[in-house]
Amino acid sequence: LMATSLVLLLAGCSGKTAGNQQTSSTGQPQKKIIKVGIGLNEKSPQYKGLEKFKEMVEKGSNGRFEVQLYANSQLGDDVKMMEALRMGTQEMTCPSTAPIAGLSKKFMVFDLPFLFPNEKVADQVLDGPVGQKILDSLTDKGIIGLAYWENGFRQLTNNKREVKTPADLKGLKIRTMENPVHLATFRALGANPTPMPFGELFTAMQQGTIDGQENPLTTIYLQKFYEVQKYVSLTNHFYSPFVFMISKKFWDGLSKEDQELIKKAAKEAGAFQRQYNREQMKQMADNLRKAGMVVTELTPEQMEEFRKATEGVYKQFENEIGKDLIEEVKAEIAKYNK
Ligand code: TK8
Repeated sequence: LMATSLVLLLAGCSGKTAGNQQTSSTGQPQKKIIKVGIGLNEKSPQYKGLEKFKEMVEKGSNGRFEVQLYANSQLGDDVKMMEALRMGTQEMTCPSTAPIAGLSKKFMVFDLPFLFPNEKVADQVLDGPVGQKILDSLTDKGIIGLAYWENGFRQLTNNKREVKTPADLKGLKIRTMENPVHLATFRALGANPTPMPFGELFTAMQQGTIDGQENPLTTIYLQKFYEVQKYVSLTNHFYSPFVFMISKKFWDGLSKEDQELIKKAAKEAGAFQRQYNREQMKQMADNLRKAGMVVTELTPEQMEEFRKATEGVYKQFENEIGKDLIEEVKAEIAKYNK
């Protein structure tokens, strides 16, 4: 008897959790919940973009969808959240391309050092056919890549000394994202890179288990990294796109109209987010100086030293990324870089 009721109980439970859309006791269809998780905090331009997305989807669906936003790695780090999307236990997230490399190596092309000359060219390449092709490589991993947003050009911070050349980086323990291209780049620069999820980064800097890290200025300021880091060098060594993505399990259960609504909102909120990010970025070097950091601009010669030191990384990843894909992206960049 006990066994039977347990079976019934379990059957009852799974029946409830299997479908995202449920019917309430009044017969009205209940809202479909979209949980979106990110690592950054609520002040980040990324979160502002998500608020825009939430508004567009909730209004556009007349309230049939409820978009719930979770900042500060509340739902886990980027790798864990992507896993949850694949399982269908979380609907959306928006990681940098770097941690996506574990699912699709094609994304590593965007992690190559000193690839994009500026944001405008990045937009054109990412929003063009090669960007789409790379997004599509996620589909058979159980994820739909909807749109590229912007994390931005990454800058180097540390707590030991001012960095003007790769020689200054020698032996510094630098946290990177979990990505082989990023690790290789920092090894080529003479640093001692350690991959780590974003959620553990602040404490690691505070406790001195690492000397430095690299992220766009908005993150360095808005996550208060200036409290635990003294020096920032404007190296622009990687441009990090964000990829706004949705669980394929969830996506496949939506009507064509709802898919269109979500896709459109993801792109439009992305356009807003890029714009807002760039606006914010303008004040950030000043903000960081006021917060007590030493902000170091590099001369063209010093920049060239960084570029030269990391040149070999392209060759090193030719096979893994695909020589053709690297050439294709480079050709696209050349086309728009006029
Ligand atoms: C937050 C990350 C972060 C990224 C990193 O989830 O890990 O350093 O730059 O913004 O996506």
